[in-house]
Amino acid sequence: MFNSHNFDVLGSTLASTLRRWRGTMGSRKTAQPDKAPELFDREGCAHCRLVREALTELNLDAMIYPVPQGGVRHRQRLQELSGGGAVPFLYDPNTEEKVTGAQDIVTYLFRQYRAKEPPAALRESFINLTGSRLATMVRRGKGLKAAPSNTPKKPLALYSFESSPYSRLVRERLCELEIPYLLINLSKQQLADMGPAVRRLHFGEYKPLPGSKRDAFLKEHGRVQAPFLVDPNRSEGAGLFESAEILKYLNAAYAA
Ligand SMILES: N[C@@H](CCC(=O)N[C@@H](CS)C(=O)NCC(=O)O)C(=O)O
Repeated sequence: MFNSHNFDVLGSTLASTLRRWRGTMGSRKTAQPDKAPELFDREGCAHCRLVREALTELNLDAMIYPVPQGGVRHRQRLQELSGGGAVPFLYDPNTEEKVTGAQDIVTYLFRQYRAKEPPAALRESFINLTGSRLATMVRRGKGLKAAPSNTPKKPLALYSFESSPYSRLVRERLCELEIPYLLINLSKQQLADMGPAVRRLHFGEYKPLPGSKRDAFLKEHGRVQAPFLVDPNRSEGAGLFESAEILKYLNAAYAA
């Protein structure tokens, strides 16, 4: 049955296509630093998208503090750290570096964690920003504006990768509800990782790269599928698969 959720997934797939599926494949080499870099982010912001694409391509996890338009929850901390209110803004507790603006953040992340320059497709060029703005347009303003919400006691964790059409729907809602979360990138690293969870473009048993985050995820959950949400504030404990279920849960638990 084609319902509004399927329609949303279709729009989200188009958004990823407009960004030519950047934020899908991730490095096999980047080592996750001791502390997760902190990103003050707005899901629907064209500039922030480039930073999240870089995080996936570096296969780096980051603590996300959503700053939607009209949002207040993380504004004070953003102001204290950056001296302003603009997103994207990155604070890296490993180096104490503070960086404002997509171009500088992406360059910092690539130099710091891969010792190289970022690819041209992640620069804040006219063409890249146009694609990213069109992606925001097809999402019809989702993940841009704050919605009334309750504050979680502890931050959540989301397993995702930037171009994942299903995961984007969850990130949009987390942003609107100003819910802080650890973004764990399950970047694709080989051909066998490609395709939807139930219809991988690969024959035979699925084997992620040994020692990778995907490998650990498969061992823990018996499958690799994004999005996967973990809420330590939830009494039931276990994490949630399925974007529609996760959205239902977030609305029931945090929308005010
Ligand atoms: N019905 C699921 C579909 C999830 C899904 O297929 N996710 C894709 C990413 S968009 C996936 O996990 N692909 C397998 C992979 O990345 O290994 C949902 O709504 O969450």
